[in-house]
Amino acid sequence: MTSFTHSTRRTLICAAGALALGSAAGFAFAKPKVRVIKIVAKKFEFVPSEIHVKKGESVSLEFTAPEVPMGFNLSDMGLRIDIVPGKVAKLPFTADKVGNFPFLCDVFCGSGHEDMNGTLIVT
Ligand SMILES: [Cu+2]
Repeated sequence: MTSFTHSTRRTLICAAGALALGSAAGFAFAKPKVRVIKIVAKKFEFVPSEIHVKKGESVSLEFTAPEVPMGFNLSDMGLRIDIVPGKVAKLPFTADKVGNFPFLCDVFCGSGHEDMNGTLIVT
């Protein structure tokens, strides 16, 4: 009886070990690669103004503003971030739907502010 219990326990420990090893290896393989997309917010345009991503792709938008504070707002995806001169504003996201989604600057930055916009294109 004792030996049965002992061997059962050992089997369980082995199974747990294999499971832990398997999920650790699985995690390493499943770790998504993040593609960095650099965008400059200047008076009065985003460069580039068209951002292309794939649905399900992990990306990180990295904004800089060389002149004055700007704001990036892509309301269709619930994305928004302040862009402050001297800093990199990082906005990681994964698009979950295909289509063209407009974005704009939502921090008043001067007389061309109203025309400061662009499009996220998800394919
Ligand atoms: Cu603006």
